[in-house]
Amino acid sequence: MATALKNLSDYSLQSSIDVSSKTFAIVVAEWNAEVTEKLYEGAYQTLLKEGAKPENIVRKNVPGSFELSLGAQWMAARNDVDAVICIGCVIQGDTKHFDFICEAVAHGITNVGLKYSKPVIFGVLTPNTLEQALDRAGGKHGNKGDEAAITAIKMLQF
Ligand code: RBF
Repeated sequence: MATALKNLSDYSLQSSIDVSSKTFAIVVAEWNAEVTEKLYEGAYQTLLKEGAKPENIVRKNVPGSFELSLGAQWMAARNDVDAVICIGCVIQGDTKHFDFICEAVAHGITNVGLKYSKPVIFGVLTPNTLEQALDRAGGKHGNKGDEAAITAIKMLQF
């Protein structure tokens, strides 16, 4: 799925809500940290740029992307969290782990959003290579962390 024409890193968001009153949780997978730290930084800085207060952004780490669903559930269950952003990077390998992890986390995150009726954003890269991941984590294809933050705000406007 090409995203070259769908790059929210160059967005113009005229928010209809008061972002400063909203609370965000960012759940970050530690696996492929060289990528996920860049995605986190993109998401965090974008939230600040759009008016979120630093004290209203909580970060939680989980070991790998497979654990994002439960981390997201713990955050979504909190009454003081309005939206959850999940950050991960699953790189295609020689084993079937890629398919299992990607499918599990996609379903898991979807279910958490539906269960709590809150935005739970899928900021998970699923590239073939580390280079492709870095291209999307502040490289030539923008930063998908920025896009995850914008998506969270857009969903809060719904
Ligand atoms: N977690 C990721 O976030 N990205 C990966 O690319 C990734 N690759 C994995 C490959 C293998 C073979 C295994 C066993 C785990 C991998 N994990 C990865 C970790 C996974 O998300 C989870 O933390 C562990 O499976 C423990 O539940």
